[in-house]
Amino acid sequence: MNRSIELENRYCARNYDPLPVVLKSGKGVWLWGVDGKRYLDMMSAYSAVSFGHSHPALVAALTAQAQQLAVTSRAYHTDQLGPFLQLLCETTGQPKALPMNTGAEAVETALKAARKWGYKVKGIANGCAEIIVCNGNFAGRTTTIVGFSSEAQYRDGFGPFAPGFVSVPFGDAAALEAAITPRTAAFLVEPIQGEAGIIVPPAGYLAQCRAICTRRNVLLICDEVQTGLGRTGRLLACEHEAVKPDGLILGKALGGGLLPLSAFLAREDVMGVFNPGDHGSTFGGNPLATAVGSAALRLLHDERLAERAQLLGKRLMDGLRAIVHPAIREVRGKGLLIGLELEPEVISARAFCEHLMRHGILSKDTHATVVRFAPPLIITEAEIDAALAIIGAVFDTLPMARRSSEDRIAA
Ligand code: IF1
Repeated sequence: MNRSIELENRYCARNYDPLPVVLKSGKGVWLWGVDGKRYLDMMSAYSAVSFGHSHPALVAALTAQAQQLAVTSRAYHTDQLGPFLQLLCETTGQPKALPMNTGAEAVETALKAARKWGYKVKGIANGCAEIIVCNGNFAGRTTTIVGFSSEAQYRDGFGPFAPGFVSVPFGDAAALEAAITPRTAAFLVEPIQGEAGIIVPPAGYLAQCRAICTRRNVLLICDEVQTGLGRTGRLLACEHEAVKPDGLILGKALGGGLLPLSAFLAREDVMGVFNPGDHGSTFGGNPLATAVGSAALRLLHDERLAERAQLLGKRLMDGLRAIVHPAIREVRGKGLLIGLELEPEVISARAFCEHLMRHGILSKDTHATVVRFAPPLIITEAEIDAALAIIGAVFDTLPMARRSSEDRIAA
């Protein structure tokens, strides 16, 4: 067994089950194993590496700032935070932002802001605020967040959980309307559910939710940690339905695939509930991360990566949908956030990812039946075509028939 894997097995908590590959370097859409084998990255670290591995412009911004000033805390101002937040707010159309590090931290910031807005602005009785979430949500791994998860494994053994969350079916605007009470402060929703298996809601759903939240004075907060920053073919997935949320959560690719950087953005009266000392983070808004964040936002714009995601995503989606095989249940997604759902009687998503790995593609399964294809947005047509050829070749190795129940039992 590889020494690195041995050490992980010896010293690391078993909170992941990685594919049996040991990576050593990356450049653009390519990753190299310690054995020198090259892999096409079709997962981009769960969409954190939208700009490709070690993008030269982002590495330059990182190294320049690292040699200048990296971490100061927000006890002081720096010359990087203001310009980054200006660019972030102008890019997203949100008036205010609060910088954090991980997606979960930005989600927690949003939850605190929504509750405090509920009490201080909407007039909900103190301690009674409710936040509506969707079944199938994924917003991070803190105990508050897993407390409103519908995934048993993410909750098992981690209670007791915070009260004040109400779950409704994803994609059902009437269910949202019905769940709103005078105590409802906000509705937290992913425009497309990532971890749930790249679930795209019915057309018009987000716009209906926007109208309902406006009418009922409920904050619409969109978690775009996974769908934001060009991934679905628009800068924000909300833009597919011309929806402007009252709160917006970004993370992952905001750090350029080099370091953690996230943010909660919101309208003035929501962000205005924070007073000095209410909320914070040691590393939140540090000059190193915000220098890289500024370079990442500039790159997103200058290289028109959202448009690329639209065009290349269509090429990938059309190519996948052209594959005819009984193992394929559905191909779905938007832009370069695509889920390939497989028939479990033919093959599991994990086994399919292991086949892909042996053929030189790295991806990841989610919820047993779905393979996620979310390559860096810088991927070229030729690289998409190379990926499609490999994916097709893997299907060619699979049985064309579904195993009978007897075969399944025997297997
Ligand atoms: C894992 C996938 C899962 C997210 C959305 C907030 C966060 C995430 C919509 C929290 C994080 C990551 C976490 C990682 C697997 C990956 C993931 F969808 F991206 F594939 F789990 F669903 N909102 N998603 O997707 O951001 O705190 O991680 O920075 O936990 O295994 P984070």
